Amino acid sequence: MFDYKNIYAQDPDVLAVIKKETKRQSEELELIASENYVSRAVLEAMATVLTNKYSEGYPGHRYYGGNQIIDEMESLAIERAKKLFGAEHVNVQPLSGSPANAAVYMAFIKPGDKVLGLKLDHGGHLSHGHPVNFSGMLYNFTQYEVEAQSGRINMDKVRQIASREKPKIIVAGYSAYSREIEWQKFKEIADEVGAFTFADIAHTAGLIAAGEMANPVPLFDVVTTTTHKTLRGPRGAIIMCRDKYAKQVDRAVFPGMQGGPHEHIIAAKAVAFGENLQSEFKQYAKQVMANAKTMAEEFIRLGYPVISGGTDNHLMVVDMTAKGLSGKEAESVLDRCGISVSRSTIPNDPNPPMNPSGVRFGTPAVTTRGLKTEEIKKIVTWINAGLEHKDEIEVLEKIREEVKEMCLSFPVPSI
Ligand code: DSN
Repeated sequence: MFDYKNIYAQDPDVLAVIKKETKRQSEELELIASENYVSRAVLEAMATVLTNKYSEGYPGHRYYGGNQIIDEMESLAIERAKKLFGAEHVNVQPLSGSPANAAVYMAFIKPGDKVLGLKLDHGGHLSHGHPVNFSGMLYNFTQYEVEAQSGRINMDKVRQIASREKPKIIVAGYSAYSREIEWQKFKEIADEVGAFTFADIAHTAGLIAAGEMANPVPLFDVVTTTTHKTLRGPRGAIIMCRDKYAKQVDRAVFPGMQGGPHEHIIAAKAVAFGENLQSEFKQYAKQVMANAKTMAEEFIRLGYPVISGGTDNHLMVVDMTAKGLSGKEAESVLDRCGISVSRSTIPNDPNPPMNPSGVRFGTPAVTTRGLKTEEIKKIVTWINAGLEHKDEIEVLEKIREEVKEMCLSFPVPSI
């Protein structure tokens, strides 16, 4: 199926680019916290004839004929996601994280209504109220922050802001926050002010599904997650909610936000959820977190400030200015070493998002390759050496060769 002989015969230009990216992924280290490598089975599910079908609507209620088999597929994905997270209702159609979040706002509130979310440069997501995003444009967001000293969310401050602002939704769950989230306290505060609780667990969903981090699904009104980060599925998202909100959530996704769902991707989501339910996945999630702890400890040992002083999950944000570098410079030096990372703002960053002070590191992808403590320590040594010798081409080239050697010893399972 994946000998690519048809693309080769028909469109060698496209195949050439696919092959170059395949080689890059196989020979370089991926430390971008939101990325991962899907299994061969997930890849195969995406490359199926399910892409040919229009299926607007939901199982049993479609606006096109010929959907009996598609219904079976979508129902399978829904049932597996329910089991994985203990959810009452799941919508598996969202195309990605931002559209899923847009559907949640549409389902629960009206434009102009008040919402409370974490600020982007403190670890929140664009769709949690940033002014350049639809969320900040359409809704009246107030933003909470992490504390300057601890780098952690202070729930007393969240309570104060919520009591003052009386938002209709409180958003928790983040893109660059390395600590456990106090879901129960968020729920208490929301109950006090009469707000809906909305968790965006895109980053930590795999760790939650594996039982390694606390699960907001039984507690919160509505929860979204992408399926391609720690869940290790195809690019896409799902929304989980209480049964009593099922209709309004489903209506917001279709016809509110989207047209025809991508059923080949929904098939791949079902395959990934099947994998997430296996005991091997629990071991994987444990190792992701152990690797992240090791990585944070190594950075700290080498004098790199890690925001909040460590990590409880799969990621960490490191302040590069302590080493005289910006996040963008560090990202580009590490690119030359064959190590992909993403620049990141730090709390109260004096620098702009295009050239912020930090770098976010994550361990989901390297853990999928099978890397453990010893290799993680080696990687941090390479990162430090690359950054300390950023202008010495031969040093960066040597690191790149060593990175490649490690990568070839730990192949990406699906390549
Ligand atoms: N872009 C994702 C991330 O890198 O965290 C969030 O949408």
